[in-house]
Amino acid sequence: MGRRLSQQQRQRIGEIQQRRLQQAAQSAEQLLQQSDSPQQPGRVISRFGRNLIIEDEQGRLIPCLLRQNLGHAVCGDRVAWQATGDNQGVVSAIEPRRSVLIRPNYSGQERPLAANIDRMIIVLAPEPIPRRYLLDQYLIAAELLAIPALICLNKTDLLDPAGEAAFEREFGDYPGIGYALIRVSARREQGLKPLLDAVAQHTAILLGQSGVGKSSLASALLPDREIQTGKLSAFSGKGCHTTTATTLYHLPQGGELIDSPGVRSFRPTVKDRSDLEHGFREFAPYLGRCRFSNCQHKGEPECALQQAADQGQIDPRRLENFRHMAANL
Ligand SMILES: Nc1nc2c(ncn2[C@@H]2O[C@H](COP(=O)(O)OP(=O)(O)OP(=O)(O)O)[C@@H](O)[C@H]2O)c(=O)[nH]1
Ligand SMILES: [Mg+2]
Ligand SMILES: [Zn+2]
Repeated sequence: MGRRLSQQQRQRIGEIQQRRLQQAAQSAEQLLQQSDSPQQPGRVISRFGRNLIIEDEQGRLIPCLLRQNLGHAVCGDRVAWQATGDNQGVVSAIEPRRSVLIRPNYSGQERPLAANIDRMIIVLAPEPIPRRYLLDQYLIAAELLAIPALICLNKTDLLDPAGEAAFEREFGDYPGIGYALIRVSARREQGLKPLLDAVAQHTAILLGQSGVGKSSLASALLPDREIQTGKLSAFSGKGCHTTTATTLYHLPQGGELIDSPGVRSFRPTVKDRSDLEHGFREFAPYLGRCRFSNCQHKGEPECALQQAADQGQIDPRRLENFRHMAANL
């Protein structure tokens, strides 16, 4: 963990995984041929690679394989599945999704992470050190999916007044853009009510760097479930990658919470510069108002975004991140 994989290693892992997937898909086909059980609706509530756990309509959990040529089934997906034995089954269809969050995997290929979500909770913590760039990338994904996003600062128990002031300087502008920022401590179970309210009657996903406390928050909101949490590695100062499977939990008060593995980086699926512009919600009033209709907002004369930044209507750090991302398109 923590070490970077070489190109060759990645390719090798990719090949092995590909072979495993083919084998699993083939056995899924065989199992389906032998089964005469009817198709029934289910929900993917946990996924690790090709291993799925489906919840049926009675709330039973069934480990399932995925039928060939279905693409990727992910947490939150509504599916049709068939029993192929005692407590096992095969997923034979994926229902159309209301939304799907996509992110690049270890080798940069875009893969769905969760489906049918309607809230994003982006978790930050004093440790590991939060970065605006990563936050902005998540927020762009939320904007492009038209899903409300909430910023959640966890581990407030670690913040002294100076730390709190430093956080406020670094991230205090987000509520003004329209993103609620709530402060919680999973450890002390403080400040959780606004989080519960945000999740109630929704399907929310917890996102953020490894070690910020996503799983700890999920446990705090789900007193009856034990969720594996790890200790921050004192050696590297980074969190251990404790969560490997994305998992959906039902909250007793209603609503669903998806816990996902932490990431070091995230890249939203952005088609072009116009897409990116719409990923920054506070840019909207200024779009189309630059002197040049094809303005790239890189320092052209009479750029409306630059003027808004100069006048304090747009935070210059947001414009800077926009420029950086635009350059990487
Ligand atoms: N002081 C403090 N520590 C916390 C809090 N919440 C979580 N932690 C600790 O932070 C570490 C990481 O917590 P996790 O819940 O595993 O973090 P995660 O975001 O799920 O990490 P990944 O699964 O790797 O993405 C653990 O050692 C937790 O005990 C908190 O509110 N305060
Ligand atoms: Mg976790
Ligand atoms: Zn411009």
